[in-house]
Amino acid sequence: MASKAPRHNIDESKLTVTKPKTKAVGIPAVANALKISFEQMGAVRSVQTLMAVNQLDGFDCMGCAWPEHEKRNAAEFCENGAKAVAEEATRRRVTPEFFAAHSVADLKTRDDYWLGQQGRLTHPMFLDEGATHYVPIDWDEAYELMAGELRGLASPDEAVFYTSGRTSNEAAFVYQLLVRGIGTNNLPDCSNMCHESSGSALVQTIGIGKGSVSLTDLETASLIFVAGQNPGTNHPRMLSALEKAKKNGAIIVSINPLPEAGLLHFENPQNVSGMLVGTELTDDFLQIRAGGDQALFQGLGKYLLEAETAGRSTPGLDTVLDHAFITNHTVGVDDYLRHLEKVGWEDIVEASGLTLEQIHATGERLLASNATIVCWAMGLTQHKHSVPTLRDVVNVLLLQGNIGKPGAGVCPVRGHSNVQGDRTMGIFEKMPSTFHDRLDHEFEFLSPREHGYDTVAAIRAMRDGKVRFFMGMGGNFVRAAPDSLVTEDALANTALTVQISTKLNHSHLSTGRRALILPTLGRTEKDAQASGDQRVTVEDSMSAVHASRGRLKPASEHLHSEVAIVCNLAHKLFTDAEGRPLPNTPRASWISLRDDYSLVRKHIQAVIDGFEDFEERIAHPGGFVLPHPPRDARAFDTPTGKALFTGNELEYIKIPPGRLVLQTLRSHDQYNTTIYGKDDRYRGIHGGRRVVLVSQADIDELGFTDGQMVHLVSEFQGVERLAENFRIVAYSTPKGCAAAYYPETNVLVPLDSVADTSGTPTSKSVIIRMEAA
Ligand SMILES: Nc1nc2c(c(=O)[nH]1)N[C@H]1C(S)=C(S)[C@@H](COP(=O)(O)OP(=O)(O)OC[C@H]3O[C@@H](n4cnc5c(=O)[nH]c(N)nc54)[C@H](O)[C@@H]3O)O[C@H]1N2
Ligand SMILES: Nc1nc2c(c(=O)[nH]1)N[C@H]1C(S)=C(S)[C@@H](COP(=O)(O)OP(=O)(O)OC[C@H]3O[C@@H](n4cnc5c(=O)[nH]c(N)nc54)[C@H](O)[C@@H]3O)O[C@H]1N2
Ligand SMILES: [Mo]
Repeated sequence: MASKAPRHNIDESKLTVTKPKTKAVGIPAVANALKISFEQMGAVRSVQTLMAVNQLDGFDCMGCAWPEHEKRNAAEFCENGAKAVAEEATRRRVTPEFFAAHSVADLKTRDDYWLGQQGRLTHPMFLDEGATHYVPIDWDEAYELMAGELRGLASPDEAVFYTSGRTSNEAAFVYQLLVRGIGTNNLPDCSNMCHESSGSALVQTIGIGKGSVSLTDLETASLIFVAGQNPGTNHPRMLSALEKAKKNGAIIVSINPLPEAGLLHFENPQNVSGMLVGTELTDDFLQIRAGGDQALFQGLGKYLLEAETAGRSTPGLDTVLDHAFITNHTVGVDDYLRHLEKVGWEDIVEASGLTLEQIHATGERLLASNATIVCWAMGLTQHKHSVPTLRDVVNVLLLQGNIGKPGAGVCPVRGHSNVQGDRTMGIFEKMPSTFHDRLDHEFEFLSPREHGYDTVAAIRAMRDGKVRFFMGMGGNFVRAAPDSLVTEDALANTALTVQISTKLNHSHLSTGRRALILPTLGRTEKDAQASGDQRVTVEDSMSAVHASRGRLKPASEHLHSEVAIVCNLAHKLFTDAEGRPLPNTPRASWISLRDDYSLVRKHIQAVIDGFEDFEERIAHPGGFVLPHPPRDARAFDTPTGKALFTGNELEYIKIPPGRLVLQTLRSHDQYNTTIYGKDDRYRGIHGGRRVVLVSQADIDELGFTDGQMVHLVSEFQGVERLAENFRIVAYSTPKGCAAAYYPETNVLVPLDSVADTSGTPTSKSVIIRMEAA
């Protein structure tokens, strides 16, 4: 039960706790963003760079996947977008001299914050077997090393290719082609740990794994649920949209165990000439018990059913249920309604932790709305029963015909800025056969059809010695994945790990027997190739595809773009000495693709629906929106051609006596495993991150005191996992529900504790006990 998590150099002596804030953004946010930008980039570079964020001819902000409006403000960024940009456009550098001065063992003792603060990677680096330090390596040697390792595999399935969600469409497309050309579908991605549950539930029920609403829908909805999401920190630009919706008369219901500052009250500094205008965003705050959302939505379904029986109606209809929609566009309603009748109100109250009055009042909100949207993020996707929970969300929307009509629909709010686009491009371990057919046709080869490993399966395979080669296209696998120590040992079991990265992180330090760091261009930087400066494309959370073009001088002259790295490796692997394609490999001219990304877009257009006239349409400011059958035409690409109601057993988390259910979440000063600073201003945490938020009732009942230092011990199937030295902070959270930051607590998340169907690690429900430190 030992914890090897890096802690020697962790200094939490400055940790202080103040009262949490009840409102978000405002002047301190802008000041804070500028402070970090100036420190990292200097004043002139800061202003130049920030002015180009999300502009029509600028680069897409890598902060999140929230869409941009066609009409943009001069400064279309938020505090956290500015931090993301500063982190990439920093002037600090991690050079070969840096690696000569710091052994891997030394670097391993540093925390994520310190590593990130060192700056941008400048040279390809190599760590040989048994070596203590990384040394510089030529690009060509690096490609040869990878190709050699890949050629020597007993089976292509001994290789694993991870993707984080920042990768552009162009890079993602050539990457999946490389991987399928090698002969495997081992394409785990960050989505497996993120919105996979949304995809699983939505594909099954509405036939497409993407959200069905546009910004305009959101701004004209009459009722919006924001469930399991903290937009004030993670999608700050969403607050502006909610503010507009509110001005147009929408009611906003927030469902969260924590009273998150931005959700409750929002002051928008971009609003009117410097004046702060405050909005109480949330009408109803439902402080739900962790994992209680399925119960709530079943309760709402029941309430609508009872109202229907009582002869009431939804605005615009004669009845509560939209019978025309249900008859013409759905199947399975009887099964669902029968199921609801069996569920008892006592169970719903017990599971949700809400009162009957609260649930009824929310039911009344639904009865008063003619257009309802449900938005959600990680609070709904990272539980064991996340997929049935989301199916129950869809059920409630279907009852009133809230799919495929203006102002209504499902809105899974994506994380990484191009995570949705990467999936569209084929980054998925189990793409449908139609995709494979078209890929094979376009490139005249036979792609492998057997499903590959997702993230958790990849870790198990590495642990079990079945993998020799691991490549990470961005991201920070070892820190993002569950069960940190198991994942670290799993990676150590491989022969070669390769990380394509912009910044130093722990995945460069938890390596296979040999390791490569391949430094790459970021989104802010000019991408000059033989045919000229390149643009790339991305897809946002609402299926809009648009171009992104970096302007800054690259962090070093030795960087290769992600597209170039993939194409150079593919060229080495798939062509003979004369440059002719080897048999059974994709027919692609890799060097031309590298030199001119518009040729990559031509292939994308040929393989994937919705990309007709790709090149012309990205020249149009704001790009274009991909087809979405339920949204566009109430058409459902399911086996029956209709949307599916489902009857789902009510599940919820049963917390054993003396234990807590821990959710692992983000602070205001981090981007996933990148830590910008040690404050979580809105929650009143300053100068440190090793805190555990617990209700005062639990602190008293379990015999601890506010401010006490404890160890966290997770318990799963008889195995205990330990994270040491956390300070208890008394906080407003339902009894039994605790919270602490990711990735420090990933040591506690068991590898085998995953959501049913989607396989997503249950990062929001880890059963723990606290022990006095
Ligand atoms: N600045 C910044 N922006 C980001 C990121 C970042 O790290 N920093 N990460 C990006 C990524 S990849 C993603 S996926 C998104 C993540 O965006 P979020 O999902 O907002 O991120 P989390 O911090 O995981 O917050 C989860 C929220 O769900 C609540 N919650 C936890 N359990 C439950 C539950 O059982 N029920 C309900 N109803 N609520 C629950 C938590 O209290 C918290 O408010 O943000 C993206 N944007
Ligand atoms: N316990 C717990 N675990 C979680 C979560 C949780 O809520 N709780 N959330 C999960 C979620 S939602 C997600 S999405 C994953 C995130 O998992 P990842 O996407 O793997 O992690 P990030 O921290 O976003 O990756 C940061 C690294 O990406 C690299 N990088 C940044 N920009 C670029 C670029 O432009 N190109 C390239 N090649 N590299 C770049 C940098 O080197 C940086 O160190 O974590 C998951 N893990
Ligand atoms: Mo994510």
